[in-house]
Amino acid sequence: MLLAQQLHDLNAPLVAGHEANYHHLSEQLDQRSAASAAAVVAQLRQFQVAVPSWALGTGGTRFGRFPGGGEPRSLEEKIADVALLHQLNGSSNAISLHIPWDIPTDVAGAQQQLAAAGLRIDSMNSNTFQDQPGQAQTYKFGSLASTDAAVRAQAVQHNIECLEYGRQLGALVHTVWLADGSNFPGQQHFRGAYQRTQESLAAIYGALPPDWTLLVEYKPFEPNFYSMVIPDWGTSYALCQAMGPQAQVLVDLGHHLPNTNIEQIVGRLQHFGRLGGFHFNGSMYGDDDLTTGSIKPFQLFLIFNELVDSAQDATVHNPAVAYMIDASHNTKDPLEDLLQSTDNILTAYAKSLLVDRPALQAAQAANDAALAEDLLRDAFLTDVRPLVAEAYRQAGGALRPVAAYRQATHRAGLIAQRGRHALATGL
Ligand code: PSV
Ligand code: MN
Ligand code: MN
Repeated sequence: MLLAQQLHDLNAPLVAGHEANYHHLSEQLDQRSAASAAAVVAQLRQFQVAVPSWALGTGGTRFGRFPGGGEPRSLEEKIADVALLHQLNGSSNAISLHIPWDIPTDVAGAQQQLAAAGLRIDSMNSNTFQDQPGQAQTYKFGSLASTDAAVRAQAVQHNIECLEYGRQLGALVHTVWLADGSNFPGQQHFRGAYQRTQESLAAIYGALPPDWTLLVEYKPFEPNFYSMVIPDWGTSYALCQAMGPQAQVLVDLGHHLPNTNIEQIVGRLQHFGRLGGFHFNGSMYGDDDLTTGSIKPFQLFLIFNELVDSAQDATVHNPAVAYMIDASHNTKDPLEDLLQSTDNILTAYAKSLLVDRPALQAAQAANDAALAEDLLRDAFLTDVRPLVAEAYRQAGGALRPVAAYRQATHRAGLIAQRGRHALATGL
């Protein structure tokens, strides 16, 4: 953590410039009808996006791993890293855990550390895509969809254990992402694999506490490249329908084939009231797990445009969406990457709040494509950085989180404390 005085000193040289920019933008926005600067900042301050424990270290490729030093080696150190992020941006108030990488050894200590930093546990995540030392059955040919009943039972039991760890730490969400599938034509019986997955999920759902949500994440490729058992939102949706109202679909931005219209999927799932989770990342090709918004900021804006449209529509009854960043790679300092992702997410959200929605709806009703597109562009092309900075400032954070993190030489401190070769447990 940084000292409050340190943060104050880091902000001090930027305050006058920020206030001038904020004032200028406020005046501009007051001349439009959509939303005032203060109203957007208030919405930004509400928005929280969880950090997964596995994004705090380098990784992201199945080839080399090139750690930059000072990675968190324990759950305690992972919580400390997220506490720093939240201190800098006021928008990272939750951490997602992966079992067995994050099995809590000191539950009371973890609870205390979380409370002191204003953090909570977001989602528990099971791992049935790797074999662990000493495990009785192998997941080489799948887990919840396996043809072997003993493998399925082991995978179901593992998920139930995740619920128990999560219960101890106050989590209310469990996420299932399956690597199950096949690499070769004919290898797997499609209907049989689906049926077995549905039965396994029903067993996990049966153990779900009544106030929890079970999220089902889909992915069309990798590690299986001919077929994945849960490749698309339709399959996730059908599995959730079969389980019951506590099951929801999770959309991961990187889990789509190139050019998929993800914003339409978001709108469709919200219409069904089944969008429960969202994993942010950036991608050029597939599950690249790059910084969110680094490659396709307009797509990110269009997705937020759907989310805001649904949130402002009283006829939509979608539960609160669990937002998480799911990105991790070798090139950047992971904490800088997470700060940048959060910044890009808040930027896209702020822009979507500026859309003149009544005018857009009127243009849509009149089939005026040019005007509708212009209304979106007006919002997208507005420089909202002063609004995002103001949200950070009101939360007691840094006007420019990445710059503050660098100037505080925080990574050097972590390397001194944890070691140059400290490696986070994870992918
Ligand atoms: C694998 O593709 C993956 O990246 C999924 O997106 C999960 O959410 C994540 O790993 C953690 O299990
Ligand atoms: Mn994901
Ligand atoms: Mn992924």
